[in-house]
Parts: sequence; C-alpha cells; structure tokens
Amino acid sequence: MTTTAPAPGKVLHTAYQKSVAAYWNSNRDDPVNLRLGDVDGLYHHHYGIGDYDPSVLEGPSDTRDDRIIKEMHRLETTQADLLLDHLGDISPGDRLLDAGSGRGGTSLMAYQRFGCQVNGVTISEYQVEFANNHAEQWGVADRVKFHFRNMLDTGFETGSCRAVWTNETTMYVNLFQLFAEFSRLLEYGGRYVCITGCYNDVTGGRSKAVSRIDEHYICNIHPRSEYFKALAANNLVPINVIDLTAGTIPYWELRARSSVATGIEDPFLTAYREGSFHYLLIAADRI
Ligand code: GPP
Ligand code: MG
Repeated sequence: MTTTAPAPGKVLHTAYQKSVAAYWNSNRDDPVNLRLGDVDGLYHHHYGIGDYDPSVLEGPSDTRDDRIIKEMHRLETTQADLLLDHLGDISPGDRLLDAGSGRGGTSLMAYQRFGCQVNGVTISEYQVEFANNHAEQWGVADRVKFHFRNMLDTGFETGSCRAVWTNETTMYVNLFQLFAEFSRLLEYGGRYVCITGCYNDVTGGRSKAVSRIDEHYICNIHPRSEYFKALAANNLVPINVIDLTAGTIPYWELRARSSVATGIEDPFLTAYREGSFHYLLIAADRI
C-alpha cells in the first residue's frame, strides 16, 4: 500500500490525544487483558458477547479462576468474530484497516480468516510494539502490520481499503473527522464496521454510570444519534445495525465475579440495565 507515514512527532495533534496515548502506553500490567490473551495468544481490548457457561463457576475451586478467564476470553473472541462476519466478501488481495488496533487481537483474527493484508493503527507506541512482536511470533508479520499513526489522519492511500473497522475505539475521537478519513480510505462499495458503546438519546443526556465509564478510560462516549449523523455526512450508508446490549450483559456479570475485575463492571451493568447506554454493531457501505 502506498502510504505517507506521518513523522513520529506529528502523530498526536492535541493535548487530549497525548493524554490518551499516555494512558494506553502506561497500561501494561492489566491482567484483565493479559491473562485472557495468554489463553491462546489473541490479546483483545474489547468486551465479550454471548451467554457464559454457568458450569465455569462450579467445580473444583483451585481451577475456578482459570475456567472463568478462559470463558471471558471465549466471549471476547466471539465478539471479534461477529465483527468480522460483517465485513462482507473479503479476498486475499484486499486490504483492511483496524483503526485503534490495541494489542492486535482482532487484526490477527482477520488475517486468519481472510488471508489478506491487515494494517492496524494506534497512538500507543507500546501497543504498536506489542502487536508487531506478536505478529512476528505468529509468523505473519509480512501481512499484518501495526503502525504508530492517528486514525484521524492515517496517511494511507485514498481508496486503498476494502474494509475498515473500529472495535470500541470511536469514543476517543470526533466522529465527523473519523468517518471523513474512513470515507477517504474506503473504495466505492467498501464496508465500515463499528462496535461501540453509545449513550441513549431517548433517556436524555449522559447518565452518571456513563460518565463513570468515560472517566475510567479517559474517553467521551457519544450519543447514538451522532453515529448516524456522522455516517450520513460522509457517504457511509448503514446496512446493518445490531443492538448487542442484551448479549454483552452476561460477559459483565461473569467479569464482576472474576479475579480480574477492575471496578468498572458495576457502571457498565447499571448503564446497560437502566437503558442509558447501548452496545451496538453498525455496518455501513461507502457510496
Ligand atoms: C477497551 O477495552 C475499552 C475502551 C476503549 C473503553 C470504552 C468502551 C466502551 C464500549 C465504552 P479494554 O479491554 O482495554 O478494557 P478493560 O481493560 O477494562 O478490559
Ligand atoms: Mg479487556
């Protein structure tokens, strides 16, 4: 792919972006992600969907924690699989972009499934290094590459991507700017898939529980309406919208009972149950 890689000093444009990068660069001792990733080498930075197997909470107590970790990891991998299901027909010659690629789990799964070139971008240099080391260990570094770049300004060639996704990263940026960049990157008929948490316009404003989630991750959760306004403004036409809220609640219930709970479980459960917050998948085509 022809690219104009921004100089390292030009990746972070604002004080806010610098603070987000600093947060993710310092987030290195996070068993809630590392212990799950150690299960099979797929390191995720997103949540899970689907019912958990209640038998993981029973049985011998000395192996209970391992069973819960494996089950949470299975639910997170199921979430990434669902995202990939919505990318449409992808050929080995296509190029994909993982915007806000974290430690690289979804990108590696995309490569396993489609065998095509996958580029991931993140503003955390620690995550870039972690994910590239991992791609190297998997022997796929020639096809799956992670870059220290800003998803608002990737430097990749116009029209070069068959599909772009964001897996829980859009709450860090202005959606109009983000979707303008995706619209530029996607070929005509290309697909954008987003999984995100967004607040409910209908219940009115940002609830206390949603504010606690923002504070925890230094993000700004958008209202649901903002996604559709910003897609429409950028020639991105929704083909599928799936409310995953009910599907993600079991993950949070299991996580709350695990040894790797971080304290953010209650705000997520409260926000989802009171209806002030949704977990959505949105797939849209570039016209
Ligand atoms: C990343 O997951 C989570 C976010 C970027 C926060 C916002 C997401 C919403 C849906 C609101 P993670 O795996 O790094 O989080 P944790 O460490 O808590 O598992
Ligand atoms: Mg996590």
